[in-house]
Amino acid sequence: MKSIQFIYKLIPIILLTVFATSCSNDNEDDNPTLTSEVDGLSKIQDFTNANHTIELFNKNGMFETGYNAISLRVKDNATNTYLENVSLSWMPVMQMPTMQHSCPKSNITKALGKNTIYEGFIIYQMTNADGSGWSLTVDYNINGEAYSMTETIEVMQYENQNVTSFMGSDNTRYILALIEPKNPRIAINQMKVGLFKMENMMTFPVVESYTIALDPRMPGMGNHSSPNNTDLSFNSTDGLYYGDLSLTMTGYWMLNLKLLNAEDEVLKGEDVSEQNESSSLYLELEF
Ligand SMILES: [Cu+2]
Repeated sequence: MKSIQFIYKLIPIILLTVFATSCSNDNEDDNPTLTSEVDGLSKIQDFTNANHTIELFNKNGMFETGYNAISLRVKDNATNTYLENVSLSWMPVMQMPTMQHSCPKSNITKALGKNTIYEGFIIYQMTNADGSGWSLTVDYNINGEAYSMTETIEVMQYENQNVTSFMGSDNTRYILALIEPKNPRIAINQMKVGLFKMENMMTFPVVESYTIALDPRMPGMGNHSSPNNTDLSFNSTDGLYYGDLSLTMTGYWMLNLKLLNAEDEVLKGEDVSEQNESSSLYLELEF
C-alpha cells in the first residue's frame, strides 16, 4: 500500500521532468537552464565574429526610437556555451549626411539573479524613415582579452513622441525620454523619465537635480487635465526622474512638460492655458 502511494506521489514529478525535457529539446539550445534565462525576451540580432556570438534581446525583438531596455549574452562559438564573466560596453552611432553622433546609453551590468545575461539601455533620439542610419559597437573583455564588434542595426520610428531632443534657454541641447508607464492604466501611474544633456556628439551624461513640471492633457476632449499629478524629481539611485501621472481615461494624452534647472529657472516649456494649448516641451502617450 505504501509503495503505491509513493508511486502516485512520484507521477507529477515524472510528468514534470518529461515535460521540461521535451520543452528544452524543442529549443535550439541544449541546456535548459540557459534557455530559461531569456524567457519572455525576443531576439533583436546576433553579432558574430570567429570567437563569439553576442545575442541582443528585448521585449519586442526590435530597436525603436526612445528608451530601449536591452539584454545581452555572449556565446563562446567553440564550446557553444554562454559566458558568465564578461565586461561589456557599447557605442551606438548614427551616420548623418554631414556628421555622426551617438545617443544616451547606460553602462552594461550583469542582470540581477542571472548567470549569463547582461543588461542596459539605449535611447535612440531619431532614426531614418526606413530604420537605417545606426550602427552599434560592442567592446568586451574576457579574461583580460579585449574584443570588439560593430554591426549595422535597424531602429524603427515609434508611433508616438516618446523621446524629444531640444535646445534649452541655457544653450544646452537636452534629450528627454519616457521610460514608464510601459503599460498605462486608468489610475495614478508612476512616470519615469530619463534626462540627458548633449555634451558633445558622442557624450550624453545624466542631468542631475533638475525638475520636470507635468501637465497631462487630452487635446481631443477640450484639452482637459487630470487631478493629483506631481512634478518629476531626480532620483540619485538610478539617475532617472520620477513623478505621478494621473490618467482618468483611455485615449491620446499629451504630457506637457517644463524643464527647470536646480535654480528653478525654466529652460524649456510653457504653462498650458486658455490661450496656450500646449507646451513646446512634451511627450505623448496613447492607450
Ligand atoms: Cu541623427
